Amino acid sequence: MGWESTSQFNFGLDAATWHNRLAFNVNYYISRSYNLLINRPLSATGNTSGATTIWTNLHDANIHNEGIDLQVDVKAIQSKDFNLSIVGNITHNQNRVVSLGGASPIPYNGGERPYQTHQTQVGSPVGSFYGVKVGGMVREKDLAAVNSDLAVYKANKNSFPTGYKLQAFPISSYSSTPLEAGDMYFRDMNGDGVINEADKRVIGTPYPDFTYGFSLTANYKMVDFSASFNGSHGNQVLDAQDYYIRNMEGSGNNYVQVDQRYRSEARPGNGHEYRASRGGTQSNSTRLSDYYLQDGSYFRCTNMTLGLNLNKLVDLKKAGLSGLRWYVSVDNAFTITRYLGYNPEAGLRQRHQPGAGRRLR
Ligand SMILES: [Ca+2]
Repeated sequence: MGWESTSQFNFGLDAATWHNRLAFNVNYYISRSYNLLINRPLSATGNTSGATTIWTNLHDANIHNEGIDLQVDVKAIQSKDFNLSIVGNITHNQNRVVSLGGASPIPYNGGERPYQTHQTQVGSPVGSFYGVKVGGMVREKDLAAVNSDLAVYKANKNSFPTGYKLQAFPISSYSSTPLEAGDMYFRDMNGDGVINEADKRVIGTPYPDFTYGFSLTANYKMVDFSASFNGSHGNQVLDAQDYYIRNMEGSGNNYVQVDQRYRSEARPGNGHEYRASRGGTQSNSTRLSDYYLQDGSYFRCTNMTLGLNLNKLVDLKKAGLSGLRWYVSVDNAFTITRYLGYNPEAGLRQRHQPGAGRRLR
């Protein structure tokens, strides 16, 4: 095993104006990492439990990183009684595998069932979400065509004759039972009428378009206030808890969203939540598809503090104090996000299988 190496080019600019009350800093960088140190799965499914992975260097592999950071510092108001300043930054980064040095794409399992969830492959970011795409939901009116396709498929030894035109949806090799109304079906990417490993693609990215943070501090006479915020935009999160709490298997509590599931043609739900079906048989619901990827964008208030400076109300010397301040502070005051899991920041810093939310144990 050897060292991974990185070469980097930076271009930075610092500027200030308005008597230093407005300052900003821009940093643009391009980097290339070589001789990548990776934790490579030994099994085909990339199950990372137990001794199934090995740390190794990928010789002649390289990864391109490019990004820009912008920081702004504004002292918006400066007066005897009232001061207000704002510090903010925004960061954009993109990474792309340029070469794996001739090695095959590297699969990983960042979920909780033994199926692949991520893949590192040339042309995509490291640890991209990898799986099948949902085409839609099967409805009762489709069943005659589904069964007619199935009869042809079985008669032809589990494949379709060349040139056969599907009446309904591709047949999933992942499921041991035929499609029923309320099941989701997958998109056939190579057009052979069957869903298998060949239909998997990069289906999403755990990396945001940009992340940002800002904080403001203000004081008016004795009162001071500060608040900090951060957020990310455009990334997806694999909510691995969904395997358990969005499946109606009856093994635990479920998201309130499953109330919108398909029950019958009279009660079809919202058209997105599939019927209650045990993963062991209708295992379309346990394979990684874009069904499990959620928008991981969020906006969070990390801290708010309100303080009162009591120095003028107390004889500090007499009391033996250097200062007296009363304050209340709230950490993680609120998070605005469409993500259903516990924390949209889940697993973002995992190198090989980023952006996978786990259930609490
Ligand atoms: Ca196919």
